[in-house]
Amino acid sequence: MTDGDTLGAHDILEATGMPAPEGTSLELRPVDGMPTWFGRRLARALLRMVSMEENKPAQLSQLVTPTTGYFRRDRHVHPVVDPDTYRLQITGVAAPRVLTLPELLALPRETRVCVQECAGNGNHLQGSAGLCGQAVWEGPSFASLLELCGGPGPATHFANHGLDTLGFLKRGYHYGLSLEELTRARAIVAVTMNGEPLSRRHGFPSRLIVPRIYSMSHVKWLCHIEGKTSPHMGIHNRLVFTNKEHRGGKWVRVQARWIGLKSIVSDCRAAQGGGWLLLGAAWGGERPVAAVEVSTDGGLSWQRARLQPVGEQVARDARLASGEIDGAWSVFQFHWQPPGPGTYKIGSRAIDEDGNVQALDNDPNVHGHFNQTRVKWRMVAVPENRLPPGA
Ligand SMILES: Nc1nc2c(c(=O)[nH]1)N[C@H]1C(S)=C(S)[C@@H](COP(=O)(O)O)O[C@H]1N2
Ligand SMILES: [Mo]
Repeated sequence: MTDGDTLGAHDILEATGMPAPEGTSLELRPVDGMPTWFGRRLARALLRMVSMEENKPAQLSQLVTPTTGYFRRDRHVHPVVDPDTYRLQITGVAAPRVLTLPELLALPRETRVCVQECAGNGNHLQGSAGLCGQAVWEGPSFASLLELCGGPGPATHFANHGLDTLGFLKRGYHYGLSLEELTRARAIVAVTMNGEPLSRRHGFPSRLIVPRIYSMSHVKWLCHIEGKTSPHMGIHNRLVFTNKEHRGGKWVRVQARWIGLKSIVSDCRAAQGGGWLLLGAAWGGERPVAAVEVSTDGGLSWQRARLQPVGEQVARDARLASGEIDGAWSVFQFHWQPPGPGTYKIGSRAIDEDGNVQALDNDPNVHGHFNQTRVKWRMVAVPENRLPPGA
């Protein structure tokens, strides 16, 4: 979206600017993860030191997540990139190229509105599941960059390298995907986030955005797109972001990839006229999310929430093509009238267009921390009865 006739990120943000509901909100305490108040505070402080900061829960029920407070996850120190000396190298393709920053910024851009989620989001330490967000990204598509290089040539896979180094090892972050995956996901090399140039912490001046694939592949401070003739088997592909799956009688290592079907209740706010509003988001899976159900009794009963598909709204209001909103989340609201004060166990489950339902438990045939799709339970203490007057 570069020409003056189409709308840009600012229009999308305006179009989707659903005002955050106001009023008292109740704390939603994760059932997974650290059990005590102190444990949760300590875990957050320690994880921050290893460069992991979660989104504020209330931001997860908004259509677009603001850049301030957007989650981050790094394995190395943020590099300071000099825009004058920055180069993006593309090798292993038909006609390798090196682009300067002005050259990269001059290329036609496409828009992507999609969930970005850490593959380990919601695992045992991250019971709070805030390592995700949804922003508006713009930049040249991966496909258009390949075209610029005369096509992929012999390359069937790509290792994407970042400029962040790990101390004396001096090897930047790198993650590989196949050409087929990058094409199917409609990857872009983003140069803006929510209408602004990328911030240093989110990858200035460019990063990969791969809608629907977990964000370990969204390489920040991108400096080298390396075409290869076989899968990239760097440490992050081979070991770090892998689970073990029981297949054909054997446990095999599998790499984190496509985001599974999931949802989260992220906010509980006083509703006008009594009761509470449970707010959240649903995303992932191979098919679009068709419905979300909410339970306020630990899974004994489920009720439909009101779903607002972000994709549809953004596409209509900002006139985006459907391919530009693939992988966007839907937000939901559920009006809850608790029978009285007390502690409740609440959760949500997403249902896709084929009727697949988000599972209550982990698949016993999968071991590991990644792609945690099971229902995320929250405990909430309701202080007083907020029944409407006269009820
Ligand atoms: N260069 C580089 N890119 C990276 C990482 C990194 O450590 N270095 N971390 C990855 C991981 S694991 C995640 S979850 C996302 C987080 O993106 P964010 O920090 O912008 O939210 O960036 C990915 N890209
Ligand atoms: Mo991650």
